[in-house]
Order: sequence, then structure tokens, then C-alpha cells
Amino acid sequence: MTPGHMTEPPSPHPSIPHSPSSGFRLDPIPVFQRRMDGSVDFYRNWTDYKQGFGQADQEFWIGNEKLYYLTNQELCELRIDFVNNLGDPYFAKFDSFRTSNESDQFRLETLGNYSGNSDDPFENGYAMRRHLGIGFSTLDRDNDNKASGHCARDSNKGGWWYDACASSNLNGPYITKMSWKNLRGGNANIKFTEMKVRPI
Ligand SMILES: [Ca+2]
Repeated sequence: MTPGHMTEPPSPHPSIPHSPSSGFRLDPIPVFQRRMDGSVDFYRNWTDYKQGFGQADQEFWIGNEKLYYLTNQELCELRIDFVNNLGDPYFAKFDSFRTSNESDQFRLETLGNYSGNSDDPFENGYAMRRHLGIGFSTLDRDNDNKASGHCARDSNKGGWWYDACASSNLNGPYITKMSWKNLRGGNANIKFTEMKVRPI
């Protein structure tokens, strides 16, 4: 697979106030997910999550094919910034991050050690780590670990690396199901997220 076979990624706006993305060498595409106002529906099928959707300077998912490409060129870290419904900012960083290709269900393949202010340090980013090693699921594709259910369709209403089902759900319905387990100050009702990847 080469970049030439992929659709062009969205080019996130460089001046989003919340974004501490200056210094990312991967410009102009450090951000691969953003939620900010609920204007884009994230309850989407496999093809949409594969190819990406939304508006580059607003809400979007960059696409699992592009995410696979981005995270397999160089060793990358993952940074997630989020703001809860009270307006409190948090971040979670993982010192390595990689996803796999479509034939491997865009699995969350690598997730390194956690740092940040979102979680208690001893949990080592469990809200994300729980999903390590699991394939991606969407409303029309069940790759989760729930034998008798379909998390993406039945309960969590988004696209994610669902286990049985989720300790984080940042692609769920805006605010109401956007969650990060044990987030300091409350684990639900997140109103802003950016997920970013950069080479390290
Ligand atoms: Ca299932």
C-alpha cells in the first residue's frame, strides 16, 4: 500500500485554540480526530471510518486507512486532548502508537506507556489500554469481544476498538456517550477532543 492509493487526508486548521500541535513534525496532518460541537455524525459504517469523514477544520475522523499509513511510517506517539463538560482540559499521551491495516481489521496494535493529567498514573491509561489488540468495529462491522452483542451498534453508537464494550468512546454520540473511564472530574460528558499522532 502506498500513499498514492489513498484519498487525501483532511488538513486540520492550524490555529485551533485548544491545539498544542505546534512543533509536530508530521504537519500538516497531526490531528486525526476532532469533536467540538456535534455538527458531524460519528455513527458511521465501516467504509466511512475507513475513508474518513467530516470537515478538516471542524469535526472529522481522518480515516483508518490513513491512520494505518501514518502510524506505520515511523514510530509514533499518541496524544489525546479533551475537555469535559465543565470546561476542564485534560490530556493523555502514549509513547508509542500503531494501528494495523484493513485485512487485520485496523486493529489497535501498539500502545505505549501513559503520561498526562487525565488518569491516575497507576492506571497507565487504562481507558485506552483496555482496547489494545482489538480490531475496529462500526455499526455494520462487529470485531468486538462481546460474544453476544455488537457494541458499536447496540450500545456505544460509534466506531472504536471495542472490547466488551468500552472504557473510552471518543467517537460516540456527541457529549452524551463520549467517555473516558475515571477521567478526573468525571468520566462522561466530554465536549471536546483531539486525537493526534506524531513521529518520535
Ligand atoms: Ca460481538
